[in-house]
Amino acid sequence: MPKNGQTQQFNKAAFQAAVEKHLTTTYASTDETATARSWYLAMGKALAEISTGNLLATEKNLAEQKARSVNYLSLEFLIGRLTGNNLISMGLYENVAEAMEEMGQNLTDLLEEERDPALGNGGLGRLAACFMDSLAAQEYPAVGYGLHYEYGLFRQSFVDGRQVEAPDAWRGIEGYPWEVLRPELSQEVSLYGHVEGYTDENGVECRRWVPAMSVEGVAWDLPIVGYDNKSVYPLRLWECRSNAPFSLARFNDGDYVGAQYSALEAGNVTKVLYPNDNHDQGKALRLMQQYFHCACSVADILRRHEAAGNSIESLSELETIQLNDTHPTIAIPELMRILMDEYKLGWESAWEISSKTFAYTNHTLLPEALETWSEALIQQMLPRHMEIIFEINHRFMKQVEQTWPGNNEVKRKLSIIQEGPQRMVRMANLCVVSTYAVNGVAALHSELVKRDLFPEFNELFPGRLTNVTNGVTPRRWIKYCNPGLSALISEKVGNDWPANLEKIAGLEKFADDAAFQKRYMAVKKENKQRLANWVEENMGIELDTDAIFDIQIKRLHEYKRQHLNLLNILALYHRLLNDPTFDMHPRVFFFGAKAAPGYALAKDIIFAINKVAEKVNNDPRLGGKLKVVFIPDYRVSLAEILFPAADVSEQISTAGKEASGTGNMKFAMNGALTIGTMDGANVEMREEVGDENIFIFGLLVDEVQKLKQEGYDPYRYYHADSLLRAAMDLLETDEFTPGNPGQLAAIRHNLLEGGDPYLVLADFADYVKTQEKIDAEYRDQKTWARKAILNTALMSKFSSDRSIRDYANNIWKLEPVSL
Ligand code: F58
Repeated sequence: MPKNGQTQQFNKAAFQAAVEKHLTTTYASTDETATARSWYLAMGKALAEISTGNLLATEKNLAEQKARSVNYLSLEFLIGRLTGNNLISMGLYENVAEAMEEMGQNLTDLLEEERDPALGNGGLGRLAACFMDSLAAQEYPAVGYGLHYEYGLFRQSFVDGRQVEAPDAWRGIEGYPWEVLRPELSQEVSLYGHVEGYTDENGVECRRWVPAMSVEGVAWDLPIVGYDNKSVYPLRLWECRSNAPFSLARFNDGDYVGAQYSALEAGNVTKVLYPNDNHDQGKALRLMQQYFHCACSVADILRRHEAAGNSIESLSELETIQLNDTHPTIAIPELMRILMDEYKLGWESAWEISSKTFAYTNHTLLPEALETWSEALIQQMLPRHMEIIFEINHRFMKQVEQTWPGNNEVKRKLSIIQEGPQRMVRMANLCVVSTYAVNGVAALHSELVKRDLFPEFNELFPGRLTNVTNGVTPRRWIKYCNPGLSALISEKVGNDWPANLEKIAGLEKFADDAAFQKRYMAVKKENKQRLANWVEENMGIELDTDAIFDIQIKRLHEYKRQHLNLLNILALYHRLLNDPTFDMHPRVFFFGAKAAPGYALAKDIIFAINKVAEKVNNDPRLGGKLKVVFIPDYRVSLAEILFPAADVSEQISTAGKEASGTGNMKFAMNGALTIGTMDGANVEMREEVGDENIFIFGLLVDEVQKLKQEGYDPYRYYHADSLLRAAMDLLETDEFTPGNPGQLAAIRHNLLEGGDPYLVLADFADYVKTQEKIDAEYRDQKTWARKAILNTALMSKFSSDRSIRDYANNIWKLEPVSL
């Protein structure tokens, strides 16, 4: 149990009284009428009383100390359930379990009542959540700024194998017990209108925005509780409300309420999270979300700065703003606008402050995910910002001209404005020009950012482009989700590893210890049983925990290649039925993935996997050797059951496409062996665990690029490999869709006629071979146990505490401040 955390403040009787009070006064329940849900809510409220007190104390302390802080701006924070995690951070898990037991309630059951706040899509949003946890654990002063979506990522179900989406009202009708409304922090956000010039009282020519409408931003704080310390940092989520009545004077002054936004209801702005992963849609409402988020957040940062008695000139000394991808980029012209139009600073002074305040993280090289916004749209919604972006670009183009005189091609390439029939603003270019640091999220990815995405920027701004390898929080992703393993680790290396993951290396010396191997594998078996129970209860599929549990859980995307995994399953199916000499260790292939609702091929892949699952799970000819389980509605709380239960972790993206991956790290920490390409953080994981303890296959980045340049022909592989052909051709039959041949043919078509953009066929043979190697090695349980233990032992680099220290030391220049 944490020593110096928030434990000492715990008074059991007072806590129980608080729970009772909330049960009766907040949720109008009596002991007789209370449901598990009302008990969970009342308990959550009682706990939030403690965390809110510490949140206010932390805020006050940081203001008094004039501490330098980071402001993490992200459109997504995929935090997952807070109650269990916060109990661990507060050091109150056992105390509260006991207190609730005395009230006749089982804590584990109550924790199941919480619905996941799914305020993010996938990796990027989950990273933001891990980072907040690590900032608080290490007491680096921080505020997370996000949006208070009414609906989080859609809920997924399957109807006849096809994905069906439903809205995710994550707060329920009662509201979320951990959130606290901060009405005093409300902000007014302007939109539309025009820009006018005027002469101020000193005779200086100025510009100002005359907006046509405004909305109100209301702040909700969620507590990010520091593990084993007293600090609590806010995750501040803005909700948009309409602030009626609109200024009538403006309405009378011409047609300000254009057809484009007259129908707009302010309540729409934060209604729903856009469900795209690695794909940019360019919708006006999305731009409005982004600006609303930035306007509220920048105003709040300036409010805090001033309230602590600091001058605007010292902004970049006390505050840094990290942009989580380009989604909050509009914060840059917003700060410039405020500095110039409201604080009356000149361009140079404003630029000096702004460009030393912002830093930017790039999470993708995929061209379709690089954000651009139509100039016309920005011009209409944010006319003053567009003017400022033009000015930034104008000055930048002069700099380019100095470095590459007369070179129009390089100007066209680097310009923030992309020319064409519809001029577009390239948000990534705006970020690189306007920030003091740009980082990729894994060593390989950051090299590719420099080499392929921004080579000229790297020349122009030496040292600006850097790397910070991602990480994940060991509190949620080992201690909380894998109590069996955690107890074993603590026994061997002491119990301070969750805050000091380097300590976990102490396990290395037990990798060959037969007794330890046995206990380690027994924990794995229990975790597999926990997952098998979930599957049996929720899906009615019975599983054998002696089988290899092989898991691929991540968003559904062609570049992540769930269909490569499927092709191997089809190959196994084919061999089990047609090759009498073929044998395999029983294996269960698990999938968990949501497809963006508009992404047809991704949805087809889900359908295909579900149809194959239906068949193989019920085919007696397979002798139970092959099972396929597609877990519906994959989310953080299910991830907490899946990661600890894995034997094999699937990280099989086309080399160069997955910026980092973070699930890969969670699996390895929990003792799964990776089958993966030389992509993202897999490369660094291999460096840490050694080549013998990871299964690497497939083309390297440069081989992928070369093959594409030479003209890749998927048919070449199809014709040359009879197993591949057998697997592919199964997709055209009615083997898995009886009576309806061709229902799965879209995938085959995409791979052959569609040119196989992610080189699935090129990597197939090596993937199959590597899976065979895994099959053989799993049969030697001692060797397998050794490798699994070494994976746990050698993962300390991938704690998000280390990532945050890298940011703090190399980019933000932050010092911890304890409460
Ligand atoms: C992910 N990006 C990367 N984007 O794909 C993954 O490799 C990396 O580990 C992770 O970021 C953290 O660095 C990602 O999840 C999104 O979901 C965006 C959401 C908004 C629209 C564009 C994609």
